[in-house]
Amino acid sequence: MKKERTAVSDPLWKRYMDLVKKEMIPYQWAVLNDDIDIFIEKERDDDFIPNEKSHAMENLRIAAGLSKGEHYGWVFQDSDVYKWLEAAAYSLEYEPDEDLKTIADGVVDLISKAQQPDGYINTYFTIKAPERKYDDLVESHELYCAGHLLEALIAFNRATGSEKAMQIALKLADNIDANFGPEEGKIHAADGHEEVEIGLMKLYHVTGEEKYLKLADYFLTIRDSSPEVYKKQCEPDNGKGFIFNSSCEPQKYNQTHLPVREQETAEGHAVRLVYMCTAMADVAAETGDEQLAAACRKIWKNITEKRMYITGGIGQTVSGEAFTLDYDLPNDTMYCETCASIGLVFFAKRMLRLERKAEYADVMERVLYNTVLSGMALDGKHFFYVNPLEVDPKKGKKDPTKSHVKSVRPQWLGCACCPPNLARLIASIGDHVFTVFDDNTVLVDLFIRSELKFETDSGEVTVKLESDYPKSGRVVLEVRNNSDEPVNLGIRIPSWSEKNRGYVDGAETETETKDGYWYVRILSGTHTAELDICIEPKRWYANTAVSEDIHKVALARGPQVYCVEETDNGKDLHCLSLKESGKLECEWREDLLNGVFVIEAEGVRYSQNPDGNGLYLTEKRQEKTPETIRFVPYHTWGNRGENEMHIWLHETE
Ligand code: FUB
Ligand code: ZN
Repeated sequence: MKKERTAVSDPLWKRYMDLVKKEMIPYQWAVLNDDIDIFIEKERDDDFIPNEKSHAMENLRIAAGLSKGEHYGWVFQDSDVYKWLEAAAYSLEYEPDEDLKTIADGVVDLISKAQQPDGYINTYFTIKAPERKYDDLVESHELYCAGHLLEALIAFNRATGSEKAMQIALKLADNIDANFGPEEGKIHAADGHEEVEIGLMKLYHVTGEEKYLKLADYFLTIRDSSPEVYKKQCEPDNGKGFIFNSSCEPQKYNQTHLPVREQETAEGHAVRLVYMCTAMADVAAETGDEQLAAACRKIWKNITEKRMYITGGIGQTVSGEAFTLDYDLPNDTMYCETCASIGLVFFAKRMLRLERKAEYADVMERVLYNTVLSGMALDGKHFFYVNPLEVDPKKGKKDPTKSHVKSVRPQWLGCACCPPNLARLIASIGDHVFTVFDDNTVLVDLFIRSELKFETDSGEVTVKLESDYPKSGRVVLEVRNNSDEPVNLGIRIPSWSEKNRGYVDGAETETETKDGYWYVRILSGTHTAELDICIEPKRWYANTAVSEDIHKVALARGPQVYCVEETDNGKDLHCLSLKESGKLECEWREDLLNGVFVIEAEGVRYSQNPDGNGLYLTEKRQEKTPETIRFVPYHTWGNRGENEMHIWLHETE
């Protein structure tokens, strides 16, 4: 893999990166240290969800022997700190900051103190059950946390050159290697929650050490036989008792129902599934394992063609935070966990390394501009765990089956996996703009204003992307090729766009595509390629197999899906209907929601039957009055107080 660096200067994404740096990182740091008085909400009504405090930093201090007390929080509470550290690392890379570096160095020091002499680290087990290390893999999340720690330390080393961070990572990975593997005497099981495989692959990419690749591959390969070990570990007569309460049987929930190479559909817990696929695609790209690659393609197809929301959200049910079945896409009970969308972005990025197909980048873009950004408020201090497509705040409060569907983003969550996950993804968005291959092919996957630099054998190449997309669809790429080798620039043409125009060095050119990319060969010197993407608002319809969306329509402008909110349209959004061929007018509103295009659409409002008129009537007593319906980008919803929201509206002639 080539060493590449992308510096982002994009109007939209730089604003978010600044928000991460100025608001999210300091805010989350205060929360992780319990230094701020906030209300931590349970992500759904469940007694067992710990929501008194975070305690994540204190757990580390206790495990390091620097403080006294009990562990508090989830068994994976450590991962909140690790994801925060990873976000801080990317942010330091983006903009040096001595104060933040000092804090982050302190966290790395603390982690090194909490790490055991043999390399093991996990505060839950160190504090609560040291004799049960790696002895409850179905739910212990030890390797899940380890994976997040590896990712954080590698990012921190990349940003600051910290040797200490790399030493902790190597010691931890070697501890895992010493404990797990096919050899006799080692544990022949994977963690119930995938993630370590991703961390190990990152370690392999930076060190080139085959053993980490082999270990990642091993964890994937033994996934379906892991329940045999889980069962032994939780046998009541093993004399140790069982800490958690999960089933140890092979199950879809944790993707142990089939060998990973035979899995064809997206099953079980959505975050686990996409983290698993991320690692599968990464391993397949390195080893050329065709079975693994084929499974990735099948699962990808199943997700994106049958189980994904128009927003890029995944996970259709709260029960097990999981996938359900094809075309089952309820809009107001769905799950669409923020972490699952983030995982889908990771999966897409690894698929792009595996094969040069723009469909992966199309989905990555859909997810990023919609359900990822909707996961946080515009102030960077409130977060959704669950990202609905339709909300009536009354129902979320009164209907116990909808307790997970919030209409206002909480300040923090009992399970806080999503907020720091958002911070690390946004802070590293530059890593997702281009995909660079060893043969000097550069795929332009996202249209984010930025500058990419990489080395060829004979010199440096810089690709400067100029755009204010998606405000406009104009994308200019200036390539300075200071090497002797030609660069093959593949510019994604979004699948939803039509009537695009392309120019090379100022001259209009055909934009023929191969697998969704328009390729321009750039010889030595400085050359430009320009793409004008037609970015008019469009109507979208779901496949009629999606019972929830039949006779309904959604609007999008470019990659951004739109929604209607009560604030703009009054109550009872279900009474609104969009005119099939009515006008759609866009207006830029600098003053609204940090600057957005608003779409005004011709529609009608059905009158409400007055109270006392009966619930069911034998005649249709509904008046239709013309109404202009106002849409705003979905990711900005819920930033103006509690209100109703819909993406899909009925359509009328
Ligand atoms: O289990 C760790 C994380 O907590 C999962 O990825 C999320 O879905 C949440 O359950
Ligand atoms: Zn989450």
